[in-house]
Amino acid sequence: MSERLEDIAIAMVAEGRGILAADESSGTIKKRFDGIGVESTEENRRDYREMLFRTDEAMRNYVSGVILFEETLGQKAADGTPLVEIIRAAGSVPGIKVDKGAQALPGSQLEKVTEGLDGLRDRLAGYYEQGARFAKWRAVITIADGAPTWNCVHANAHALARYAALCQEANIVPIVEPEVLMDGEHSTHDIARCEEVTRWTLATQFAELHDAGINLEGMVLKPNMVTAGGKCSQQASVEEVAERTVRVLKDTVPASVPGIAFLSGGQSDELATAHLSAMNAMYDTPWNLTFSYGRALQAATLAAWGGKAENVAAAQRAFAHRAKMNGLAAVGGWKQELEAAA
Ligand code: 5MM
Repeated sequence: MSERLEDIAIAMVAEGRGILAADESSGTIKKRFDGIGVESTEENRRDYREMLFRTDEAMRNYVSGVILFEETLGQKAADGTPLVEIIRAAGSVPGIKVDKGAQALPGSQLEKVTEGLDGLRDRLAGYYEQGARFAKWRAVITIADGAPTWNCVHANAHALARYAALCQEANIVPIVEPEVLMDGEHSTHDIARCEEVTRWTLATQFAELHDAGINLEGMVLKPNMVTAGGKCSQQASVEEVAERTVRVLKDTVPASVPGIAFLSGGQSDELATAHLSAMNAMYDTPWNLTFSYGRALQAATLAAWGGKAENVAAAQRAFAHRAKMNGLAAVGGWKQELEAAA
């Protein structure tokens, strides 16, 4: 495959395909495994992820790239094949999460700033050697009374832009992920508030990317969809989510960005698929709109697996199904009946 940033970015958002976010850090994967009663050992994490990457039907047809945690990038399958090789052999691009997590924003009780810039240039060189061709950095923006603050929006956008510049210097495509969280506690977090904050976050983000001299054709944006907060009593229709999300993106994201790969952010599997499909079915956009889901791609698979070797085939079927549904959504072709049929 070509090593040009622009070509890698296009491959990551190729029509009908999207990105598997399998980069849960140690704490997050432990939480996921706790939920199915599996101990989070290095071997179990390897077995689980190997099972995903060996789901040929999903990987070859619907998964354009996989975001890995550092441990996984260096891991070998049970038969000794590097996991990165398995991903590549399926025609998918291996990538790496490079941030060091969202930490308390100094001076704030609530807001976070993502850290990890110190030493990143050297780390990126190492990840490239190990086969990563794209990277991911996630910032989180919390909606609450008096939040987000400009300090939080700006500090995170600036860090993301510095990260993106370091990636491009290392010939690695940056996924820029400024996530406006949907799980705020506040009743004021309705869909209009989410639209306003997402607009502010993305406008700030692209100003910072511009200032940092980012080649927009060699990056991928990973935003939240515009939804009501999870605890808001008034949830929006699928059409309204699609309309508001596309409107904000059209107002803030330059057409030179090749693709936008959404996070699922705590939406149910089916809703995340329905929203993506509606956007693609209802609107013409200058960028490809696809998925970069973690939970919404993996929840059913994790539950079907339960850490048992005898469940691997069923878990792979669950993953192949979810990947197919989202592949269809990426071209606006998902239908509710397809879920029941499966
Ligand atoms: C897979 O989860 C990713 C890593 O999370 P932590 O750093 O908290 O362990 C996460 O960044 C993920 O890529 C995005 O949140 C999108 O995942 P969802 O589940 O929201 O689609």
